[in-house]
Amino acid sequence: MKLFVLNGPNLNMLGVREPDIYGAQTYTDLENYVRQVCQREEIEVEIHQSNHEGALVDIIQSAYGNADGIVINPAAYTHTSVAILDALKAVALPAVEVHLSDVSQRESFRHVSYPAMACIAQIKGLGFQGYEKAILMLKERILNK
Ligand code: CA2
Repeated sequence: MKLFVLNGPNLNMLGVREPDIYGAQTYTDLENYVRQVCQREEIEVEIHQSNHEGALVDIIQSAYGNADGIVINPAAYTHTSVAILDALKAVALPAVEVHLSDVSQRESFRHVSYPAMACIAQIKGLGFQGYEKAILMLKERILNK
């Protein structure tokens, strides 16, 4: 089983600013966390981060035929990107949207998610553990399909 884990704009800045919202750990810590969960679960993983909407669309497209599922934190593109929604629909792979913070408790513009419309679940407010929950959810879905 292989998963793609995708992270959107500014997540590479984790730990640098706004630790009150996103925690003090860095993006490298997040990558290590995801790799350790996937190793434990015997899942192959490719982790990507981009600050560019089109690049994220390209990565989602490249999952087609190369991965069994997608974990995606589209970051700010969550609230704007029909292109990412369409890419997820196009590849039709099971996908779970993750947010470190609880977007439902923040500004109203963060309550909207376009990509979530093509996801089997949205996990929010659990920090790094949200990625683990998403990985386990996808594993369960892929093994039982
Ligand atoms: O809570 C999340 O995971 C978000 O996807 C994070 C996005 C935000 O736009 C979404 O509404 C919720 C922002 C990621 C930016 O990360 C930063 C890291 C360090 C300093 C500043 C921003």
